[in-house]
Amino acid sequence: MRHFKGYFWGFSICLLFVFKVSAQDETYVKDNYNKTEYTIEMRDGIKLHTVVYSPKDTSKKYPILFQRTPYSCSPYGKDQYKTKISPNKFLMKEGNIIVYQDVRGRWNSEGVYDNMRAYIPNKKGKQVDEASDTYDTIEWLVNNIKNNNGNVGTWGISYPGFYATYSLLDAHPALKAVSPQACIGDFYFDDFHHNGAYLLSYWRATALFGYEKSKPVTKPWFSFPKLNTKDQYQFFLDVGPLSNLDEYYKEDNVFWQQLKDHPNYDEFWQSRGIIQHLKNIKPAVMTVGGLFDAEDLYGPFETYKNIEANSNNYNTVVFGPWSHGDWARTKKRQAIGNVYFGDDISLHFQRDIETKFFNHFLKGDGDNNSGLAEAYIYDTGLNEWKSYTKWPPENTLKQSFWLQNNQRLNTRAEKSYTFEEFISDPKKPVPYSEDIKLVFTPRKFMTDDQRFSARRPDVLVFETPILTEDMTLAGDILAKLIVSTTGTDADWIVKIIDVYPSDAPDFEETQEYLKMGNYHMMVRSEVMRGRFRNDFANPELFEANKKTKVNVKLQDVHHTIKKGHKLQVQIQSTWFPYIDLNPQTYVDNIFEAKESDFKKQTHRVYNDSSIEFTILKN
Ligand code: PG9
Repeated sequence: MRHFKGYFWGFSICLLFVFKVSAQDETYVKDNYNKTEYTIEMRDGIKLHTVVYSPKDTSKKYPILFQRTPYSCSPYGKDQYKTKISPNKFLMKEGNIIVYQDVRGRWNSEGVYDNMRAYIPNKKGKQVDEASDTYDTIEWLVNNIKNNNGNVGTWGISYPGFYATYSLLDAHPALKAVSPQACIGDFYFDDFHHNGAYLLSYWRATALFGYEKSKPVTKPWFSFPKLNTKDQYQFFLDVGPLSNLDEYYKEDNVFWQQLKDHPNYDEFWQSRGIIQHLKNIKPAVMTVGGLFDAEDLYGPFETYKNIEANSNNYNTVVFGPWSHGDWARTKKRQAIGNVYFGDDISLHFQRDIETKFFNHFLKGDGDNNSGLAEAYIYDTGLNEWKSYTKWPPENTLKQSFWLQNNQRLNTRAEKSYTFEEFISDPKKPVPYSEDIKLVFTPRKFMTDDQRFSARRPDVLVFETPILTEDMTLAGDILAKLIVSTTGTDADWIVKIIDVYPSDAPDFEETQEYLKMGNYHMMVRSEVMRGRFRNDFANPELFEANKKTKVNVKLQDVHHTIKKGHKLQVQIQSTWFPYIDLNPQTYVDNIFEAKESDFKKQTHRVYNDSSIEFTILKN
């Protein structure tokens, strides 16, 4: 347990740094808010721990800003105050009633936790889900909390973002504004899996949600595995088959068992995905995401797009040059790993976008004229914000680039090129990062220099000539691969890279040790576990040596490859330990693969493979 405490408080401190507070803010909450703790009874009798911070100034009425979380409402105890509350310090200092709630089955709330609890349409009687818990809580708050103005907003980042999205379903009439941020949409495409591949880099995070508790608690009841190394690549390579990890998670880690029992996109995962329910949404929504968010990209993009397609409500989206949760931080210089994007980007978002959104719908006239763009998206190549009337923008076209011999990317297919081939060896997988460190969840690699992998014989590299004019990628990317393997299963990883010119300027963050000239910046990357190429629910073998079509959908980007730069594509079949190893000989469940199943195979990528980009028209 000793080891665990370090990890848990480390994780909590990370969350605190999300809201780094200056000294004078240290007591701002305690000086200006009263804190009261309640246990609110749900329709099935279960009581949820709910903390209310109300402004001490009772001369006016305030909206309620409400967050539901699996990560605890701590600190617990009436005299223990958070040092920062609300989505940002502007909304904190303006005065709002701020409410936090431990979701059912977590921390100081009663009940049984269910990871990404499935939504139940048309609930009857005492049937409950996160939508009914949210509805029952809002009903109680607006009728029992003094000085509220009858308007409620919800917000949350990541898992709390999922609960914010959930509040839109069977929404309470007092709910007027919702901001799901880096919101999990589906654990089969966010966080723990990407397109069927299991994210081994998330393995330690399984402990967060794996252990059940028998009663409300205010101290952690779960533990993280202690690894005696910082070298995650070597640790997992030495571990070998995933079944060898069972020794760290005994039978009582429910989530680890669920991951192992459900390798395919079966009813277990499908029922828990929230995107499918985003229809006829009424409250105003502002979905927020980070263009380099390694944890939840699918969720925010799909949340905005599906509400846009199936509802007539006020629906907006903001994507900035952020990794997971950066927009809630107060760092002046916004950089991710080695790449700097600009100053005061999060401050601008918090002050001029997020605060404006909530005030318009909770304190203002609440019409659709908020003055905010429908799509406010940062161009991570030009380092500028752009406003669009929707996302992806109207004025785009699809432009394909074919993979050609001599490592060329070409806007037309040439018959001269037949295929490139490489040996994919599970014993020597391609690292996803050069860093030797133990990550809780991956982050920095999303903008890392990709020259280290380009030099491996098992990574195919294709690039354009130096661009003679800017090319703005604005939307999704679809890799249409024609491949073959000597084996019967394979993963396909596609990476989109912006190759800087030799005179690219250095950044103060890294100029001591890194020259940005010729930097190969990762812009987007994605994996497709080949067995799921036709259907995530029904895996299929590859027929050895047979040309096979594998499409890899990469999440949206908004990035100008500037004149003087080059566009590069890398293709590989291992990405370790970001994802687990594919045995490359078909087994029903890779979580049960044996050492002998893992075999090196020869893979080919054929010349009629292409990458289709969404390009902004000039
Ligand atoms: N989506 C993030 C996460 C979920 C589960 C485990 C680890 C991370 C998040 O909620 O931050």
